[in-house]
Amino acid sequence: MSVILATGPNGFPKLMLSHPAGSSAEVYLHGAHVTSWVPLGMEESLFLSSLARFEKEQAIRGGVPVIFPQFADLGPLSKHGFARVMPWQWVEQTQASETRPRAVLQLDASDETVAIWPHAFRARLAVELGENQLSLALSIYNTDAQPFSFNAALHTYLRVADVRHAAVRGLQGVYYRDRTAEGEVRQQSAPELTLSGEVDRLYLDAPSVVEVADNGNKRLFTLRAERFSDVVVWNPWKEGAAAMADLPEDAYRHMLCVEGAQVGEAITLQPGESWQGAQHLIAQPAG
Ligand code: TA6
Repeated sequence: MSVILATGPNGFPKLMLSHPAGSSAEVYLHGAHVTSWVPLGMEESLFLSSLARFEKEQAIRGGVPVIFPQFADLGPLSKHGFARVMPWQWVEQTQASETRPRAVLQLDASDETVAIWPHAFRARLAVELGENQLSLALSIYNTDAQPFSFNAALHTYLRVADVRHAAVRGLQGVYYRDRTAEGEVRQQSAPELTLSGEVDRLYLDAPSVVEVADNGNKRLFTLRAERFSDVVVWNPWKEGAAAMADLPEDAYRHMLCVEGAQVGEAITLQPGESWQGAQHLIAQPAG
């Protein structure tokens, strides 16, 4: 079987996806949180903190937290909304093709979510594994009798050999809100973004394809988004990491968050409507 239910720390259930060619991925039902992706012939490609907490109501530090229905602190809910700290259900296991394992996780509105956010909804995350590709598709359905609005992101912590030698490409000329400068809007002039300190940027109306060169590991990640209009790039650097109890101080060097996001403009769904945003991660060796 290409998708197996197993348990991780604290008995947290997780799904282990394995592709016949040798790639693999793991996703926890807690938060529908992908924590591991090993493309064919490569090392682990997602960063997961060695101090990550596997506890109820806590977000796992690393992997791909599902951000819904609020991004960051841009609203009345707790940071990044509640989807990443809720128990999701495994509802479907299918082969996307002859070889590609695929699992679908689902979160429905409950008394607990309605107490936080007063809307009936269904969220689904489809996780599909290829030889060198991991595709995540987040679907939101309005099952309410009233419209609602939301933001969403797939907050991807890529694992890099050394963030100081990594580069993000594809964002030249794009305007971004600099969240390290009270959201001031700036335009990126450089063809590639290299990091030498804290970066927390929300690129608005960004191109759908962005590349991350993990030069220390001689590999290139391509992120292709569908219907996510924005791109977030984040690394807390040394001081920011020191303030996080679940991140070892020097671990910031091995992570680079780059993600498809829908933040600049909220999505509004009428009763019965749905939205789907997808992010495809592709890993390739680079000379
Ligand atoms: O832009 C990404 C961001 O909102 C950062 O500001 C940073 O705080 C990060 O997400 C992680 O948030 P978390 O709540 O997981 O610590």
